[in-house]
Amino acid sequence: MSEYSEIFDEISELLQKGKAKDIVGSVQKALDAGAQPADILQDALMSGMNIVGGKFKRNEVFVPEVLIAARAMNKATEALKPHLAKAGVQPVGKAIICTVKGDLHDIGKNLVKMMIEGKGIEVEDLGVDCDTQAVVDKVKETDAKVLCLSALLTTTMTVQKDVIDALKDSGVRDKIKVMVGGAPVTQGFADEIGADAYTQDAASAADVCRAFFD
Ligand code: B1M
Repeated sequence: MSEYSEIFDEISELLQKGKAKDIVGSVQKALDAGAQPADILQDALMSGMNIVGGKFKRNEVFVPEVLIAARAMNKATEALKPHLAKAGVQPVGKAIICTVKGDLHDIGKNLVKMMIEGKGIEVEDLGVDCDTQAVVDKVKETDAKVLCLSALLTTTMTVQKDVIDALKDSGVRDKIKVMVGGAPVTQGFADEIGADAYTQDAASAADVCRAFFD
């Protein structure tokens, strides 16, 4: 058992109850006590969100409860952001990130963005439910080297393929590396749709993204 398990449990409970204001104070309390930001993220926030996800699946909680938990998660990760990112790093280049069309989940995307920024890469965030043509247009008009596509639903992961196909049709596929991720996405799926990389979590997404700039 970790020496921080009590405060981590407190954070997890606050997340599950969607207490956005209180959670920021508890995250700060954990940091002040010496807990590592990555452990707060993994063992308090993500584990709390997984409990919410399980209850959602079993119909024990519904969309409004999940939404307020998600809001608390976003507040807490914002508070953690300066501690996760390396300070004072000059940007080595630019990446684009979005959640694909039809998909409103943004917590994982925001984490991936935060971790990539922590590697000194400027990230342009196109948001959620992102129109496929708008992504292609953005690739055309910027000098971004990497495009990160997040999808959380089995019904929207296929939109990652639509984006890759649209990049090919527009003649800009070779201009950019495409990374895909999100809970239902696998390495096999990424290979099948012709993505350049797949990673399971935000930390490894940042490592792989950084390697594209070497
Ligand atoms: Co949604 N939802 N949801 N939901 N939701 C899931 C995904 C689901 C698994 C829940 C369940 O049934 N257990 C299920 C999907 C089933 C499926 O398709 N197989 C589901 C469903 C069904 C739905 C709706 C259809 C429900 C409904 O309306 N009936 C609906 C769809 C809306 C839409 O998008 N069109 C819906 C809505 C919502 C809310 C709006 C209420 C809310 C989202 C709020 C928000 O994001 N602002 C929500 C939430 C919060 C969830 C759960 C509970 C949590 C997702 C999350 O944020 N996890 C989720 C269940 C679960 O995952 N346990 C669920 C924490 C986050 C840190 O993890 O996003 O996986 P994740 O990101 C990880 C990795 O995947 C990876 O790194 C991250 C961190 O390491 N990663 C990448 C993500 N993107 C990456 C990109 C990369 C690399 C790695 O490279 C580019």
